Amino acid sequence: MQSAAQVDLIEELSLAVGAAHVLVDDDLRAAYEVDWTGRYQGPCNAVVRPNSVEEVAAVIRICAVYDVTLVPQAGNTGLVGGSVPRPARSGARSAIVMSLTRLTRLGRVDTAAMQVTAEAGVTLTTWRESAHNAGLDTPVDFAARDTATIGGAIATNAGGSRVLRFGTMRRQVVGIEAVTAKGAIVGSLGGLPKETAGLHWPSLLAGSEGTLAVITAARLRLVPWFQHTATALVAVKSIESGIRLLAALRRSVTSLDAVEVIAPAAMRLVSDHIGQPPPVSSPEAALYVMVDCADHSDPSEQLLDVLSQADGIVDSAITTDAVQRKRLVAFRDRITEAIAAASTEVGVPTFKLDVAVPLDALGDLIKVAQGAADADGCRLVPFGHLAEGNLHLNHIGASHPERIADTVLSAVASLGGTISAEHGIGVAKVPWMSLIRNPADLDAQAAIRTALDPADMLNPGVLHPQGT
Ligand code: 2HG
Ligand code: ZN
Repeated sequence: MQSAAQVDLIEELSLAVGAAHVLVDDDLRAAYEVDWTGRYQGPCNAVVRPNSVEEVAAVIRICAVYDVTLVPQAGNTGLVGGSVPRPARSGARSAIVMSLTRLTRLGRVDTAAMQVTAEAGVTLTTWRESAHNAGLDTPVDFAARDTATIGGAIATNAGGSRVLRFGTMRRQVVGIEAVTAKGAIVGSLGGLPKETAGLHWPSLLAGSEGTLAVITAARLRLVPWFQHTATALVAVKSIESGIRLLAALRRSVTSLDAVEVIAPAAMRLVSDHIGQPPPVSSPEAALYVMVDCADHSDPSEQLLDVLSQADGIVDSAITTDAVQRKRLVAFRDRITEAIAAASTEVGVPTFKLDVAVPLDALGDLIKVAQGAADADGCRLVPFGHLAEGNLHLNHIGASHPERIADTVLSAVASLGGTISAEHGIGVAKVPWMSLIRNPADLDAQAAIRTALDPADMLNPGVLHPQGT
């Protein structure tokens, strides 16, 4: 479309952020219009790349005048279609993608407060490096760390492997700066540990997936940097033994940092992908559990104590050596990459479900998920975060994803779980929100959204059905 309004819109956006940062050519927009998995995509008029909170506010005001919608995006590592435009629909407003990747400023680490201020486009790896340079560490970590950003991690309330010790991203945000649909800059980056002065913007915006405001910067909590890590990979003969191991670790190991789970199907896939045999294996293995313990001194004794007394372990490996740890951790960190390679091979984007159930329901969930995958004829690759009962159910070559989702998500809800543990709702899970939230709850959430964004400009279709 090159209507007069479109020409004026592009001109105003160019005046706001500089013409070089308004991408209109098809080939320049392409990478911003499709998600990482290739499952979600849609067109935009332009990609706008502001360089400051003031420029973000200016872009939002322009979008409001021209009645175009705005999709905030940074690392574009999301897995639920929330950071790319919606598919074209007749009569739908056109979209602008606002890329926050130029907002990469990082403040000085305050070692006494254990805090740092980071702009939305700072990656998790850069955040971590800045913490390490000050002798501290970051409380959140996950495999997409090199590309995923602070803004996206807050917007989706991301989790990762250290949730067991430090909580999800929401808990790390001690101050926030964001721009509402009216172009108002709200929040504060003061990071005061105690303040009771009305609504708490970090709580409101963490998990809001770009629908209430565009996050531009945050004041983030840091944690001690434990330089000694012991990692164990343990094959257990039943889910129940895995859960008993988790309980024993929680009870006795004060340095417990992560307890992850890898199903045999995921272990086979990643091992083929990286071209290395599994470091532990047994025909009896029902699950693999990966445990990290991190402390100021070698924590392996505590870990070994628990492992030696646990029942149901059929094989295990433990190391504190950095090189060997890296090799072990690759069997967990590179599963997503192995899945992506397998989906390229079958030529269909993987269908991903990120769910969590109470631990005693994990066995039932795995049975239901396997049944649904078998009925579809696809390959199920489960792995995730054992401590939170959080499984990533990846379906390679799925023919009827909606049917799988209906079966699995209904089971998850009736087992007392959630349809999204850490990836968010995006557009992927919207049809199933009513499984876990009653109509009054959904109405109240929609009312908050309407109050802040009456024109439904910010990320429409995400979290709630489009046009409501
Ligand atoms: C992880 O835990 C991420 O590695 C990605 O949440 C999960 O690829 C996935 O399904
Ligand atoms: Zn995960």
